[in-house]
Parts: sequence; C-alpha cells; structure tokens
Amino acid sequence: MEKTYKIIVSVLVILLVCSILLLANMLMMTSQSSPKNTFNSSSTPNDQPIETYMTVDATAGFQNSGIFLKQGQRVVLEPEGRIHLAVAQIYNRAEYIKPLIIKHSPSGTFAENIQRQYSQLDLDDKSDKNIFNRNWMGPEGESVDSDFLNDCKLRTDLNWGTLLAIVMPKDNFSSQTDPFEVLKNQGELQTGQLLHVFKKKEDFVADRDGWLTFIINEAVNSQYSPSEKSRVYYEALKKAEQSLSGDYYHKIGSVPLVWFSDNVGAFRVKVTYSK
Ligand SMILES: [Ca+2]
Repeated sequence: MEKTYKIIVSVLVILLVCSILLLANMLMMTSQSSPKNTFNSSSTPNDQPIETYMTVDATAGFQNSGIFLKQGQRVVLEPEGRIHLAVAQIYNRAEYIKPLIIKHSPSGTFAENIQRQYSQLDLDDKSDKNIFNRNWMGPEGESVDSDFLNDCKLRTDLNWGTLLAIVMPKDNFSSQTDPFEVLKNQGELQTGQLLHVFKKKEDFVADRDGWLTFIINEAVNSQYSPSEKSRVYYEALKKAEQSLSGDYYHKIGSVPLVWFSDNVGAFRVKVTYSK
C-alpha cells in the first residue's frame, strides 16, 4: 500500500515538473515574440509616409498647410504649377499677338481690313498698357527688374514669385494678415528664414515645432518691414485709402497685400512626411 502511494506521488511530481517546464517554455516563447508582434501591429501604420497636397495661392499671404511638424522632422516637398504676378501684362501680350503675326508675315497674307483692324497698337509706346515683359513662372520664380519694388520683396535675394516655406510656431494668423506682422508675432522670425522650394526638395527639416506654411516671394507694403521703402509705401497707401474713403468706385483693399491682388495662378505642393 505504501509502495503504491509512493508511485502515485512520484507520478504527480513528474507531472507537476513537466507542467512547470511547459508553462515556462510557453512564457519564454510569448516573451520572445511579443516585441515583434507589438512592432508589427502598432508601428507599421505610423512608418508609412503620409502623402498630401497643398495649394499655394499666388494672391494670398502666409498659408498654413495644417501639417504640424516636430523640430528636426524631415519633409519632402514637390512643387508644380505656374503663377503670374502682373495679370494686366497677360492681357497686354494677348492684345499684341495678332498685330505681331500680321506685321511679320509676308505681304498679302492678310486682307486690308484685317491689317487696318490691328495696326493701331504701337510697341514704341512703353506705357504700362503696352508692356509685357513678365511671364508665367514655376516655383523657381522669375528674375526681372521692378521700377520701384525690388526692396519690398519678402526675400530680396530671390526671384519674384519663388515658392517659400517656413515652420510657424503658432497658427494665429490668416492668409490675409500682413506677412511681416505674422513673422513678428511668431517670435521675431526673419524673412531670411523663409526657405525657397525651387523644385523637389528632400532636405527640408523643421527648425522648430510648428505649422508648415507657404507663401510666394512678392512685394509687401508694411509698417513692420525692414525696408524703408516698404514702410513709406505703406504710409502713402494708408493716406490714399483715407482720401478715397468716400469714393465708391475706387478701393485699395489690403494695403500690405496690394501687390498680391493682381497675381493669378497657384502652386500645388506634394508634401511627404512621417508622423
Ligand atoms: Ca503682383
């Protein structure tokens, strides 16, 4: 009887040891596979780069993409599209195309009445109504001289119309706010911190936490501009605005962004980033 009891106890002990070993083995396997499973289930979606598109209007000031970046975060920017900074010149050019074709075609190509119809335009007259030296441009902008606005550009060292990007710490501005006032209210950011996006830019790194924001390089009249001319033009236009206050047919609109108001077109920017 005692022998039988010992055998039963021994079998139970063996079963207990086997159970413990089996349980330990299962726990070890679980602990080894756990990080892999966690990695697969939670980090893969975050590792997928996010692709989104932002339209940058040529007529607006700073435009917030709504993308919040952490300092040091890398973003790929791919711009495309065309803008024009002087819409009147588009009409001027269109007016001259037919007269120029007629003028440079062999005589007899066009009937007398057609020639008379288009002969009144005069290229020797260099008034604003006849000039068309500015063109549609891509994000690299256009290198042309302005008769009195060169010093008023946001980035005076870059082409007119160049696409510019910056990270704004606060989102308390609109696309209609004076761009120099926006920079001042963001903690005295400088125009030199506006980075150009000529073409696909793979080395854009957020230099602070904030909102990815775009604007084109255009002249601004502002009391906050480092350019004296920009401040003088701002005051002059404010006075002009007052003098026209009773004039229903003549409105200046936004004084800081008045040079944006005759722009047309937009850039589309593909933004690729990871959360
Ligand atoms: Ca303009």
